[in-house]
Amino acid sequence: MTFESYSEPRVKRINDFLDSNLLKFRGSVSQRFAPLISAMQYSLEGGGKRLRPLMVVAAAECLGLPIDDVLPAACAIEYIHTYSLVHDDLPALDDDDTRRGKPSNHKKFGEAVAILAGDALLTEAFGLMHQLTENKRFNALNILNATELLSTFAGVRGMVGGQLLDVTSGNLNYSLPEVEFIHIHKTGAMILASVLMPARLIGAEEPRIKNLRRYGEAVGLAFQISDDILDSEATLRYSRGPRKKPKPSYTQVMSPAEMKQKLNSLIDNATQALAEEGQKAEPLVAIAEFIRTRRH
Ligand code: GRG
Repeated sequence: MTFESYSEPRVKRINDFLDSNLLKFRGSVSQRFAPLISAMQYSLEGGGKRLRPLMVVAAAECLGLPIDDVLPAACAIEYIHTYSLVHDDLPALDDDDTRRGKPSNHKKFGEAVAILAGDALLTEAFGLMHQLTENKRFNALNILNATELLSTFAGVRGMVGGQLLDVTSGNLNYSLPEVEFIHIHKTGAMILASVLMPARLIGAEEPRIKNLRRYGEAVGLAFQISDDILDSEATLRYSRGPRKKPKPSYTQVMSPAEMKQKLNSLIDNATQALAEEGQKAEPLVAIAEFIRTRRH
């Protein structure tokens, strides 16, 4: 199985779900809110790789769940990811004029609307989670537990906490443990949440999810290292524009060769974690291999 053959049809289903959901949503609210929905749509449909929803889907397949059952949760995670990018680009945070090769949300819609579009994406993510109640496969308590997983990993103990440390770290003399702590929270948490989401939805206990957890922790950190490698090679900077503010990054604590070595060892660790899951885990392994070699 290649990453491309696995991801292409599934990303299409994720995109179809996102599109039809937003269309329904637009139709259900007053026309006066249309500018807000356009700003949400601009970033939601702005060319993201859909890696996190793809991980939700792949983890569901690993647990024997049909893809369609987890799409609302997969897309809730993409909503939160999208809000984080919209807010991260704001002048008060990263102050990025472009994202994915296009004007960032606030450059296109203005700061006030971009802040609100991010707020709306975060809030409506929990509305998407509620859609899971229409599925008789999931009981209400498990859906609530999955929602708690999302709020924990997106909030103070996860992405937002990591982002706080990222923006307030103040100097560039970071230690490796500090950079790692920031990355595990800022980036790794939402990736781990994606991998654990289907397990939480079916109420799987810790022994059944320990391999998935080990995989999710390793790929979460690996993803950020691969981001830092691409950043240092200026590949990503090209589509984001020049960085205005310095950021804690592996590039400050490791040489390029050490970063690549660390990336390889994390990906090896992630794939080994799934060895006993057999064929069902092939999609997750393909995603890990994509992270090892990605160029975007
Ligand atoms: C503003 C609360 C708040 C949080 C922001 C994750 C984050 C925290 C900011 C994003 C900054 C950033 C570029 C982090 C590096 C890792 C990362 C999340 C990259 C972007 O993820 P991709 O490559 O994005 O999956 P696409 O464009 O494919 O959706």
